[in-house]
Amino acid sequence: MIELLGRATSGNVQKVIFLLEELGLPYERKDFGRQFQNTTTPEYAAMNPMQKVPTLVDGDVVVWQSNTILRYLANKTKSGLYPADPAPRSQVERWMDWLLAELNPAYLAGFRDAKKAEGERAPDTATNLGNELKLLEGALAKTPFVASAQFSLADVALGPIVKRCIGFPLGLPAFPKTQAWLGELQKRPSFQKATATG
Ligand SMILES: N[C@@H](CCC(=O)N[C@@H](CS)C(=O)NCC(=O)O)C(=O)O
Repeated sequence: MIELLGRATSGNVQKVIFLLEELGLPYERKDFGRQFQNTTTPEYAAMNPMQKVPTLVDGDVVVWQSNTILRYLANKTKSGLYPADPAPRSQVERWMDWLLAELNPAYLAGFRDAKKAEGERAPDTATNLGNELKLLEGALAKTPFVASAQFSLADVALGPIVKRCIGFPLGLPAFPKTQAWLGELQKRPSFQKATATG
């Protein structure tokens, strides 16, 4: 059976739970990371040299990097969530790449600053995060899901992280299209399960 190693409070683990649940694949999740203090062992480092979560173990196959895990699972199951045709596939991939390269640094700064008092926050945290989320809002003004009219791997990758971003008490502008999209995701039991820990 597939094993997912990673605490359920990690946004990157939540993406993978979201997909495993969507695909209906049997899996067992084991708590690794942060308070569990078990990613620094030689055994874990041999599987995932970053010593971070998530790691997916599928028999002899070990996969790390959350977006790579998503693509692995979608390819393995030939899921339509990751279109085979190059043009629609590129639309999905660009948002997955945008998440890692563009949104993630702003998200991590927001995550840190959301726990601080207002006067202790970096002045550009909310601006940077707001600017990134504006791009997503623009896309969602054109199509109901991130990459197209169809729910895809891009929604799976972005959903848990964007849900957190929107909830940060940083005085971000309103993003009505993004809120509506999150409302649609929230109807899915898979998303509810993935993000149950917040
Ligand atoms: N780019 C990596 C990032 C992995 C990452 O930073 N994971 C965080 C949790 S979201 C982590 O392992 N933090 C330390 C820990 O939980 O022990 C991925 O997408 O998998």
